[in-house]
Parts: sequence; structure tokens; C-alpha cells
Amino acid sequence: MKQTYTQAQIVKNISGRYVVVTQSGQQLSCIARKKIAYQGQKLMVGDYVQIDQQNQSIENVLPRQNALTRPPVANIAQVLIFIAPQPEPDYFLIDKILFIASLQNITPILVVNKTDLSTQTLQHIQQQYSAVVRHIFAISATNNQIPQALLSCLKGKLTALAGQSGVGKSTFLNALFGKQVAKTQAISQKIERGVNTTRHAEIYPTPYGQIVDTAGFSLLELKHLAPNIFIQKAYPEFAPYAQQCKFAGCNHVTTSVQQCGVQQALQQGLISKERYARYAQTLETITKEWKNRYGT
Ligand SMILES: Nc1nc2c(ncn2[C@@H]2O[C@H](COP(=O)(O)OP(=O)(O)O)[C@@H](O)[C@H]2O)c(=O)[nH]1
Ligand SMILES: [Mg+2]
Ligand SMILES: [Zn+2]
Repeated sequence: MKQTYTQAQIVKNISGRYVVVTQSGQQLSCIARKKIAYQGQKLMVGDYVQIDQQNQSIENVLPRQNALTRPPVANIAQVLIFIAPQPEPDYFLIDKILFIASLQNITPILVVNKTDLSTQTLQHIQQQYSAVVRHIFAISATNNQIPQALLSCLKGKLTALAGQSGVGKSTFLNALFGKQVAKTQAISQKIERGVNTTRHAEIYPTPYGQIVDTAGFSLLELKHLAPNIFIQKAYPEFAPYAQQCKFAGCNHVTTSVQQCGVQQALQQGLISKERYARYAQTLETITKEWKNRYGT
């Protein structure tokens, strides 16, 4: 007799057992009897799988849209990048997450939290990113001030939370539930203990959509990245001006202004000075690493 399998999604992994949710919303704890891998990688939270319901076993994994590795999560549709007046924003990190998201086909949304403390961060974010990211929201998670438009963005999608420790990701998650599901921690305590409270990925079925608190998005490294990929893809708002550059391999830094459309746009105030400065600095680092490695 031919087996019929049920499709489900892995939402949690507890020491070898996988909690899955079927399309009809039923939650089951399964094991993977055989070794199942997707392109050489182990099963992850977020994976769509076929299960044998009677056996409570995972039999197959379906193709992934994308995957983040630390912590492992698959099939993320969008990422909320959290920023706050405190801790002081790490703009290199924001740029990096945006770049990784675009490489992985994940839609980025900027969320400026703790606007009850100050609105200056929101202004800085708008100045630098309104040409880069379509959605920028201001919230105050502790005061339950979360715009309806942001809540609507979450519907029917798997959304990852990313950003520095202490920006309020867990507080936001708790606010969505209206009760505490995730541990929050004052910034001073975090520094003392030097730990991140979120180590394992878990998908939370909030009333507004599925959320995974990744934290570790911030740990992703862009090691061994080819400088030309960085030049072409990391700062997408440069692209229209790069078309005006006099030669194809222009890196927009070491060329003369007369030959470079991006530097001209910078002088005319068409692109953010801060974004450009970080671009130039990161490109220098990446180029050095690439030369050390490959000698070209
Ligand atoms: N003033 C203020 N503090 C907040 C807000 N959201 C979170 N916090 C505080 O920021 C600290 C870190 O929050 P947490 O959710 O643990 O941050 P996470 O590390 O990103 O998960 C906690 O002390 C929260 O109470 C907010 O909207 N306003
Ligand atoms: Mg947290
Ligand atoms: Zn150029």
C-alpha cells in the first residue's frame, strides 16, 4: 500500500524532536527516522516537510526559499530590522542586514522602537534609508504603540526579527501576544552577563502572523565576499547613478569624481553621505581580505 504523507512546517526543534504544524493547524511532535537533508544541510525550523502522521515521523523535506544559518531558519519572507535610541544604533550592522536580506530575497522593514525616549533616531533612519527601504515604522513596544500598517505587514508570512541585543525584539513579540512569551532583559543586565537570550530559533504563531526571533541575524558574517558583488548589490540606491560612471568596473571610491556618477550624485546630495562613507569603508575591508586570500 502506498503511503500518503501530510505537509507540515517545522516550528521548533527540541533536542532531536521536531514540533511541526500541519496545514490544518494541528501541532505534532515528530522525529526524523532517516537522515534527511536539504542540499547537505540538516533540517531547520521553517522547513516544509512531509510527515507520516501515523508514525509521527518526518519523511521528506521540500525545497527551501532561503536559509539563515545562525540560528538556522528557512523560508523567511521578511525581516523586521529593529533600531532604537538605546543601545546606540550600529549603522554598519543595519547596512549588512539589508544586504544579506537582499541576497536572500527577504523583504526588509525598518522598525524604530523606543520612540517614547526620543524621535531623533527615527529622523536619522529616515534620512539615510527612505531611498533604500520601502517601509519604515516608528513604534514603542513597551507602550503597545504599534501601527496597524505594521501589523498588517505580518499577515500570512514568516517574519524574522533582527537587530542588536537590547533594541526590544522580545518586548515586541510579547506585545503581539499581549502576554510574556519571550524573555526580555534590561540592557545593563545583558552587558553584565554578556549573553544573548535567544539562541535557538522558534517560530511563534502570533495573532498577526508567524514570527521568528533570530537575534543571530546580527552574527552573520560576509566573509570572502567578492568585492564586485558588494559594489553591485550592497547599496542598491547607487545603481541609477552607477550607470553614469565612465567605465564598467568603477568602484565609486578610487576613481575621479569626473568619471564617477555615484560620486557626482554624492556631491549633489542625491545619496546619503553616511551610507556612502560606510560603503567606502566596508569596500576597503572587503578588498583587502580578498587580496590577502586570492592575491588579485
Ligand atoms: N523605553 C522603552 N524601553 C523599551 C521599549 N521596548 C523595549 N524596551 C526595553 O529595552 C530592554 C531590552 O528589551 P528586549 O525586548 O529584551 O530586547 P531584545 O534584546 O532586542 O530582545 C528592556 O529593558 C525593555 O523593557 C520601548 O518601546 N521603550
Ligand atoms: Mg530578546
Ligand atoms: Zn563610479
